[in-house]
Amino acid sequence: METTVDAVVEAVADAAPEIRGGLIGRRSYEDSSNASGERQLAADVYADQLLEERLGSIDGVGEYASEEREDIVDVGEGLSVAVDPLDGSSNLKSNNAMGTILAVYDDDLPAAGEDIVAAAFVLYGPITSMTVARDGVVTEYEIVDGEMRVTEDAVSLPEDPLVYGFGGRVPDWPADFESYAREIERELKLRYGGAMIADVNQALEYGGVFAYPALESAPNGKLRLQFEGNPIGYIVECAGGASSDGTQSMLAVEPTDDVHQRVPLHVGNEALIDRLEDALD
Ligand code: FDP
Repeated sequence: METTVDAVVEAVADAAPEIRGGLIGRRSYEDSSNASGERQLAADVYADQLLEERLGSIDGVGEYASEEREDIVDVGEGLSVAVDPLDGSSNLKSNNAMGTILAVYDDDLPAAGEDIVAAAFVLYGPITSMTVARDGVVTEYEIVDGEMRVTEDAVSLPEDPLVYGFGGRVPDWPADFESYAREIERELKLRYGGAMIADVNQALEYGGVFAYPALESAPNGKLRLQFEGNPIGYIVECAGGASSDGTQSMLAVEPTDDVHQRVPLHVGNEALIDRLEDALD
């Protein structure tokens, strides 16, 4: 299993410069929509095809699922990989940060966060970095020509939180979340850029809280459990923080049979997530 996980993580690192390079000239929308009904950019489709090809051909990988395709692809026997090939791709138009998210599950999809054996994200910022969580440890790398160079070998959330970022329109927030947000905005600085990966990385780096909460118009929020909620919950918990769907850890959320299931997501320093759960009671 360890060898397969190594191969999957390395394949994503190796693909990252190509995904980044492939953004050029792929900023326009295709005629297609993804499984969640969102319009797809040419870059979303390109990154998904590249990752399916690379991850699907690794020995020991049994299933490939992506936010950009309707169905789970059966690619052999073994671990399941779930990816969000380009998280925050609506930032491509305005040339802001985006990411790639990876979850490796030791179970068939849709799986629970508790079945994750490794999770990672690539952040296409001024530098291409990759943050990998395995065996309770989070390591940050810079990706140079597809090679992973360690930049921090035990990432952990700073004890004193500094930043927050909350998704969704304020009038669409339920009243209990809004009261929580009003308290937090008096204590922390706003850092929100519209790509979950980049916004979560602010909380990992500076301490704080990121949420894409349940909305009045979308009680399950916007983000997807298999591709976003579970891996991000796993990474933040491995970094000493906490995750919640509003009442329990992301990793305890029971998956439905819909691989594109949505879930409210809240991650950050434990004390801030405890307060959130109290506020949403
Ligand atoms: P995007 O639609 O641009 O891919 O789940 C995807 C995501 O971005 C997250 O990265 C981001 O946090 C959220 O959606 C932003 O959504 P809205 O701006 O539509 O609220």
